[in-house]
Amino acid sequence: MPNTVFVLNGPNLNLLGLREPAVYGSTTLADVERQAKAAGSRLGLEVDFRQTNHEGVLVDWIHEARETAAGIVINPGAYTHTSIALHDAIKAVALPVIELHISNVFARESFRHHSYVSPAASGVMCGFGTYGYTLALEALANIVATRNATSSS
Ligand code: CA2
Repeated sequence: MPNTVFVLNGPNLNLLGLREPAVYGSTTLADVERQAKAAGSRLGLEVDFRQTNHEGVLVDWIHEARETAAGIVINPGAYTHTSIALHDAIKAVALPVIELHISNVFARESFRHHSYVSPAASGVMCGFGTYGYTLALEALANIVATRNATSSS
């Protein structure tokens, strides 16, 4: 089993720490990448960290993960609330996928309360700021370890 996990980030998350600090905090995406890689190394996971503003690129990366990764943490950004394509891609790859949001989407506008990704995900994390990436990686590591133990017994 590969010990690589993908951490995928969707549209506008390249602006993290640079705009709207009241909502998303002042940590930049480069800081989050460093924190995620440090958490990964504690957990025995190689973190492949990526960001794109394009829906189809996220779909391509989810397909790529099928061949090379043990699981995915994904912050799909606003595509969370619009993308049947992401729902279908996650269903199709049959990997553990943790959906992650920096903000508590349920305490925000009602259009953020629905997710097309959640029904296809193994679990959902939201509202813990950028620390959520570390929490999501811990949850994913636990799922991967349990699967590996079951498949080798
Ligand atoms: O809370 C999250 O992580 C979100 O996925 C962030 C998305 C939003 O559409 C989701 O409803 C919740 C937006 C990402 C935009 O990120 C920015 C960061 C800094 C400044 C402006 C946008």
